[in-house]
Amino acid sequence: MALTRSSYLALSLSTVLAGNWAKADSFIPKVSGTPQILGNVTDPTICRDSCGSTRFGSRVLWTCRDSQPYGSNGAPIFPVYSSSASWTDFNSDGTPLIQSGIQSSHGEETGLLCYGDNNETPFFPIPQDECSDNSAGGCSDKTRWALWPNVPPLMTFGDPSSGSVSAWTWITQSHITSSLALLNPDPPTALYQVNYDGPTGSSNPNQLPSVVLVEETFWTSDQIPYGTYGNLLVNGTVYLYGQNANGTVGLAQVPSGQVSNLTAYQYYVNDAWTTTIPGVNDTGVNIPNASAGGQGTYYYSSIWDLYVWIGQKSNTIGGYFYVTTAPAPEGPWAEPVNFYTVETNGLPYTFQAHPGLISDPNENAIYLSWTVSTTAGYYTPLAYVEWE
Ligand SMILES: *[C@@H]1O[C@H](CO)[C@@H](O)[C@H](O)[C@H]1NC(C)=O
Ligand SMILES: *[C@@H]1O[C@H](CO)[C@@H](O)[C@H](O)[C@H]1NC(C)=O
Ligand SMILES: *[C@@H]1O[C@H](CO)[C@@H](O)[C@H](O)[C@H]1NC(C)=O
Ligand SMILES: *[C@@H]1O[C@H](CO)[C@@H](O)[C@H](O)[C@H]1NC(C)=O
Ligand SMILES: *[C@@H]1O[C@H](CO)[C@@H](O)[C@H](O)[C@H]1NC(C)=O
Ligand SMILES: CC(=O)N[C@H]1CO[C@H](CO)[C@@H](O)[C@@H]1O
Repeated sequence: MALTRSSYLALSLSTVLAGNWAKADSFIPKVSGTPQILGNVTDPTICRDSCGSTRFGSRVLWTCRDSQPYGSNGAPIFPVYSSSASWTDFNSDGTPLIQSGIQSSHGEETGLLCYGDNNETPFFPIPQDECSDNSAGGCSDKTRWALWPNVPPLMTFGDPSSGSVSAWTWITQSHITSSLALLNPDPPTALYQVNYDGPTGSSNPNQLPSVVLVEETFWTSDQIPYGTYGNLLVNGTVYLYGQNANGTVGLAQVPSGQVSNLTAYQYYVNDAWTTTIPGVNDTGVNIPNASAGGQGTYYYSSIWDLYVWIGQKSNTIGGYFYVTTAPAPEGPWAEPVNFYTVETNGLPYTFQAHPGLISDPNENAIYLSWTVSTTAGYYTPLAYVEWE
């Protein structure tokens, strides 16, 4: 049915009048003032690609993709390990602890100081049959199993008194050639569990959570890689977004206590929840406008009472941050819009939002980061954006 412009306007108006104004599917967040660049998210000893963050009690855990030590001349050296993690701290007022004069072999920096004992081994262990003898998953035939965490761990259990935490990460088992081409465009997905006893369980603040591989093939290559494109937890339900090679974004849900139980999952297909998992290329799986196609972050905003995606547009390389919102994880999502553009002298990607860096539930703002790849290595600027 074709809608005339006036009937379309009448429909939009009735949608707006029917509910909370912020719940209209046309809600477009607008930036207030000029975003501030606060510095870099930086580990003085590790050069790291593509970091995301999760709040773990009184600290934030950052997980990153390929990581390398800095050599004495400030340039990254071997070994490459396919993932790393680290902690960052808060000020006593709940804002992230931005420090100046952070000393590293590549100079002095201002930003958020990352620390933690990685020991040059992958934070997410490489499955044994995926060239795990090499810390980067590199094989003798020059191919590579690139076990890159694209989404930070999703916490489903946290005990405020002990700081003990349990969280989950889904990682596609990307098998790539030396020119970074995927041998299987829709790789299977592994499920990892991240466990932490809390700072009280360990006298060493540098100790990182432990990680176990729960299931090497949790999703097969014939299924959407749910959880590798974004996820969130609201009211005891985990929502997992997955994107296939063709750009389709699908959605699954599971009770937060049943994450490792495959039979407890439901999938959003043809506008309804079903227990039958769809095929990776099935029609009726895509959630329209649930993102602008590139990498980003999903979260629930209590201040807007809306679900939010912030990230990059597909097939773009500029510093254009997009946002879209929806009243429910399955939509309807508004058309994504560009709300902030960052200038860089390198290639920016892995656009991330960091809801875990906000301590005050009434703070109408978000922290953002992105990765810049330069000939001297990677760095991760951090920005603070206030909304109108
Ligand atoms: C962030 O890192 C880049 C690359 O190392 C550097 O040029 C820049 O000065 C750093 N920014 C701050 C605020 O330290
Ligand atoms: C969570 O559950 C409470 C109690 O049922 C409800 O009032 C609230 O709207 C729910 N929140 C969301 C985001 O669904
Ligand atoms: C799904 O589509 C992709 C192209 O986007 C194709 O390469 C792949 O073989 C298809 N997978 C299946 C199981 O049909
Ligand atoms: C797994 O989920 C199914 C479906 O919800 C449920 O019947 C079963 O009890 C769950 N298994 C466990 C071990 O909780
Ligand atoms: C890929 O997506 C396009 C629309 O964006 C669709 O026409 C095509 O059938 C899809 N291909 C597969 C293999 O699903
Ligand atoms: C930016 C974007 O992806 N817009 C899409 C929103 O959804 C409508 C309906 O599916 C598409 O036509 C737009 O291209």
